[in-house]
Amino acid sequence: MGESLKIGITCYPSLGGSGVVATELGKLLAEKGHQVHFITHSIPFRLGDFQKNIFYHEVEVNDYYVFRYPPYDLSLASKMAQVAQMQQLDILHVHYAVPHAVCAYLAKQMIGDHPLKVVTTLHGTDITVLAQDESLKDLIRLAINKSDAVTAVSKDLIRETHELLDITKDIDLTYNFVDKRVYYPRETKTLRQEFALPNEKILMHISNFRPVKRVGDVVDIFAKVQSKVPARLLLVGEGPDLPKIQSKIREMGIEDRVVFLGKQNDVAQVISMADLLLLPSEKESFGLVALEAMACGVPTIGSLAGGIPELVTHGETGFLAEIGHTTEMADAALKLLTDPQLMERFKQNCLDRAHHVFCNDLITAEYEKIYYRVLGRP
Ligand code: GMT
Repeated sequence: MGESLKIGITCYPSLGGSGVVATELGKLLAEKGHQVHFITHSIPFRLGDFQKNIFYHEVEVNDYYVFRYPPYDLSLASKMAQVAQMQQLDILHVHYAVPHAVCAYLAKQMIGDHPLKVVTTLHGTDITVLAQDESLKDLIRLAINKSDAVTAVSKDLIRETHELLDITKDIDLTYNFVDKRVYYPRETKTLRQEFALPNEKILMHISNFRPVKRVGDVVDIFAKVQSKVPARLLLVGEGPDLPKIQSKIREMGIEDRVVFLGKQNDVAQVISMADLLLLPSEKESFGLVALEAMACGVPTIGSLAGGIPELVTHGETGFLAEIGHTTEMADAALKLLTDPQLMERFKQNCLDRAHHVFCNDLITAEYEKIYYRVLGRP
């Protein structure tokens, strides 16, 4: 390993995949001897127990009566500058262009001569949604162009960023990863009995129930599957589409087949219960949950959206179909569920691919390489 660095990390501490990736990366960097400073509005939910080399700096927002909206972004930029100077940070690694990379740029201006380098990781929504908004496009372009390095979580997201923002800057590919000490097939015999009979298959969907996840398609796929094979659907997570999905399930008369588990922290344990994961998203820059499933030996049935095909190898670790093609997805699910040998082969492929291609050691080393490169310390 090269010399140890002082790294600031800013992410959305309570939001899905990007927060998980940022937090897990920070923990792994700290384990490798780097000093990691989280600069966020609350403690990242995956931070866990006290760990040497990890520090947390809370961003407090000034709520003066003259402000109609409390200026979180300005408080964050000030805090970044303060921590960078006080701790002599080498790197500020921000997850999401808006507002985090913009704040990092501002912080860099504030601290003048201090040689801070900014690395920005794009996770998807900042590009696939925000960059479509003309009023934000120039701001996102500025944030990207002013970063010392930019990474994105799939080739598809890199392509889309270049296309939508018309920028020429090189973007490094840094896939999502899983910690193989946490994500492996867990023993679930007893737990499974709580949700399904021994002859029943378990299909699972985990998300934040945003429209982009197409949870309605999950229900349609499941309905077709369970008409041929005894099965249960376990839905994990909460979000805006949840009430609509509950009604749909009631209207289809399959409520006795579906269990809502709400938000769950121990994803590896929960996911290990499943025979298949369903991920039929409209957009998905990578699909961390499919990787978490893969690492637990669970194949994915999903859509050919965004970066999903870079993660799930069609015909080896799952099956993919065009967005909205639920019949094709249900047929693919049935093919796997009714062929134990094929399922076993897919499970093995999943474990191999997750633990060799997307493992924590590899991806952490890629991020470190980028840090040393921007610091001119190869
Ligand atoms: O999927 C979400 O709605 C959450 C979102 C986020 O911002 O945390 O996830 C995005 O980043 C993850 C980590 O890089 C990716 O694995 C997800 O695919 C990506 N979500 C979308 O592109 C919709």
